[in-house]
Parts: sequence; C-alpha cells; structure tokens
Amino acid sequence: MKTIKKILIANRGEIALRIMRSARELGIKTVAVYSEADRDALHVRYADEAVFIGEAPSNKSYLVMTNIVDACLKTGADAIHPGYGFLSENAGFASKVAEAGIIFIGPSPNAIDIMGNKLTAKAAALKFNIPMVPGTEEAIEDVIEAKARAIEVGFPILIKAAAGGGGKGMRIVEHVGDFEEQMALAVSEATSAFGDGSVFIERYVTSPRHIEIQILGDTHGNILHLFERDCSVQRRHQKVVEEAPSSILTPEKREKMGKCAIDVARSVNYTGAGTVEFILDENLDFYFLEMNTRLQVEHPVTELITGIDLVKEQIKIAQGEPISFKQDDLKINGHAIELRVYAEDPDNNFLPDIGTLETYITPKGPGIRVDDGFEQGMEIPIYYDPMIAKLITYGKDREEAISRMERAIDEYQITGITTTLGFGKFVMQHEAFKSGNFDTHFVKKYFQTGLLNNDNESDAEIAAIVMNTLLNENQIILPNNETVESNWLKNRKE
Ligand code: MV4
Repeated sequence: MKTIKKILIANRGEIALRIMRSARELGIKTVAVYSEADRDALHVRYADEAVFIGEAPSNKSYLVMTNIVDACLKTGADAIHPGYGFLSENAGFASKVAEAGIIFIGPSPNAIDIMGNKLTAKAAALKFNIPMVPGTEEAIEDVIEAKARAIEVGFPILIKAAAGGGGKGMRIVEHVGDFEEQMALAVSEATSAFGDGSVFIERYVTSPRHIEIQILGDTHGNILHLFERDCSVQRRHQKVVEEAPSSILTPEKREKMGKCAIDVARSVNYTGAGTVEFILDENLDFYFLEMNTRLQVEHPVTELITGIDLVKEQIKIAQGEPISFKQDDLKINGHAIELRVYAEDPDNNFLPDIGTLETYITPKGPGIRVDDGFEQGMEIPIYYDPMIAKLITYGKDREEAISRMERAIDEYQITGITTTLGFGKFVMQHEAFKSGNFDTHFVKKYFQTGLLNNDNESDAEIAAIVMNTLLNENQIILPNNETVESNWLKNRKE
C-alpha cells in the first residue's frame, strides 16, 4: 500500500479535467501535461502544475512515452492516470511507467496485452465458458480452410482483425463466392492499420444491441460489476448516445451478463476499471466480443445510476486499497443518458468543423452534468478528437432522462462551430429511440441529410451572436433586457 500524493494526467480535454476533479476531492495534487496547441487549455489551468511535452500532433506530445515519464519524475508525481485514448491501452507504456517506479492507474501490462488482442482475449475468456459468437478460435491463415469453416458457421459471416478496434479491418461477407476477395481485403487492411494481419471469422449478428458491463477489480481479488451501458446508437463505430441501464435487459439477464463480465475480468486477474463488451442478437442472447482496459468516455452514465465515482475507485485501487463495497451493496437508481457533442456537421456527412466557440453556454438545472474542456472564446484544436463535450442527463426513469436531455439540448448555446446537438435532439425525439426498439443500425436506418430543422437554429445563432457581441463588448446597455431575451427564446423554440 502506497499513498498517492500527486498524479500526473497523461491526457487532455474533458477527461483530464474529469480526473483532476476526483483527485482534488481526494486531496491529491495534480500535474497536467500539454502540447503546443493546449497552452491555454482548461486542464492546464486547473492542474496544480503543468509540464510542456511537445508539438501539437499527438505523436509529438501526448503519445511520447519518455516525455510523459520524464514529466512525472521531474514533478515528483507518484502515479500516472492515462485517461482514454492516447497511451491508455498501451501495455508497453504501463510497463515503462512501472519500471520508472511510478504507479500506473490501470490494469497490469499483462491484462492490457491479453485484452488488446481479440483472439487472446477470447482464448482467456474461453476458460470460463463465456458465450461467444460461433466462428474460429484462432487466427486463420489458409484461405481454403477459412472458407470451409465459414461454410460450417453459415453466412453472413464477419471477418475481424485480431488486433482491430473501432471497426477497422472488419468485413461482412454475405455470400460464399465473395469470401476469398473479402478475406484478402481484411488481411491487407489489418496489416496496414495494425502491423498485424491476423484475422478470424464469426457469424455476423445482423441487428445487434451493443451492451457493455462496467467492471472494477482490486489487488485483493475482488471483482464487481456496475451494471451495463447500452451503446447501440452509434455512427460508423463512433458512439453517439449511451445510456444506463439498457431498456432491454431483464434483471435475470443483467445478472447473467454481470457474472460473465466478472469471469472475463478474472481470466486476466483484472485490476482497476474495465469494460466487457457484448452484443445481443434478436433473441436477446448475448456474446462476448472484447474487453476495454481503460476508463471509457461514457463512464458518467454508470456513475449517475450507481452513485460511484469511478475515477476515485481507480485511484484507491491503484494504491492498493480493497474496494469498499460489495456487489450486493450496488443498486441501479434511475436512468442516465449521455450525448456526445461533436464539432461535426450532420448536414454535411458529419464532416469535422473547426473554428472558435463564439458562444458557449452550457445547460443547467436538475439532472444535468456536462463534462467538457472548453470555454467561450476558445478554439477547437484540429489535432485531436472533435468531441466538444459530453452532455449527460439523469432522471428517475428513462422518460425523465430523455425529456431532460431534450431540454438540455435546447438550453445549450453554441455558435461559431457546427455541432451534433441538433442530431442528438433528432435521436431523442425519434419513436424508435423513445420506445427502446433500436439496434446498432439506428443512424443508418433513420437519419439522412435534411432531416434536421435548422431554420430555427440559424435564427437562434444570429440572435445569440448579436446578443453576445453587445453584452461582451459592453457597448450598449440593453434598455429592456427581458423583452430582448424572451423574443430570442421565442425565436429558438418556434
Ligand atoms: C460484430 C457484429 C456483428 N456480428 N460481431 C464492431 C466493433 C467491434 N467492437 C465489434 N463490432 C461488431 N462485431 C459479430 N459477430 C457487429 C459489430 C458492430 C457493432 C458492434 C457494437 C457497436 C456498434 C457496431 C456497429 C457495427 C458493427
């Protein structure tokens, strides 16, 4: 047991701030690292200390292991929290950190390594009889052999890259006649993307729900699950809306999946926070896909329904404390929904938008949490993820969480940059989403350019820009503030 006094956060943006907030509540000092593009970023201002680590491109800064370890040694931080993305699932980094005598806030390098490859992950999970989609348990090299197996499994099948992530190196094969060609494409895609051409096959589940289970494991052998998140609403493997609990799980299925997720974690003696990913088919049968060995973007929905601060738990586990609660102490309370707000244009094929946040006013009031890393006047750097914020709402039930999300989207004022807020409103108002009857094809199935009602938005945008200029520059004292404001609100709602 070693008490952590100072944590270096090897990340940026909203997640760096999120981690620092929990560290501060625990009385732990924080060290930020920053690139050239992030000199004025909020995570730098929030931290007790900040260290410059390189140029704007992440391979010159946030991905340079030695710079980060050096920053840690220089500032005397005892531990590194990697956040998500960047070096968070890099087993080599976790090892380097440990070799430097620094605590890595996360699982062991071995657990990261095994779960970082879908085939070794499946092999580990197989010891516990975890349901998996029928297919091959090993990498397939011989095309003839692979094709024979595909025929046994039955079409459509899915060819997946063992080293893959985010849908890269995945090919659906509808007919046996296309198999050779698709396999060659999958191997070459995997080789160029991951430097590892190993692929395997699975039966393709055509309309899956994506459900993941949050896990916590400590260094004393305790592993608990914190229920599920439903992440089925996604667009090209980028999650858009996540919620907890899932509207389709029964208490029995939830318990079964929770037990399986704990077993998957146990198969690698998992420590820290992790997520076990499953898909559910049309019969609601579930299959293990992979495990993510990091804190996830969508962790807040789990925090809101369980009352557990996952970052605090990660820190306590990293300093050797046993988890302070038992599985039976955990209960689902209410419902939480997260909308990822991206700097992207839904009317232009979700093309990333760049620019300055001319107006940036976040929604407030009951049941709202906004995890962001920007303030009005800031620019969204082009070098990193285009996510501006995570808008999370909580309610006593799913209906209340949805109506709060709709209100929060209406209150959120962003000008200067096109965002996916209007698209989020579209999802919330859609019958399929409201009824809970949707799968991973929701966006492809229901959304097309032109469906968003932008007229009002542009009115609101103009009104907000005018208001903002007047108020900011203090040139004019509005004679009747109330009238102006109510007209402006009216414009937005009509
Ligand atoms: C699948 C699948 C259907 N059948 N595996 C996509 C990313 C990776 N985590 C696994 N993925 C899928 N694996 C079988 N056998 C469908 C997907 C999939 C998907 C899964 C979860 C969330 C969104 C998705 C979007 C498209 C495809």
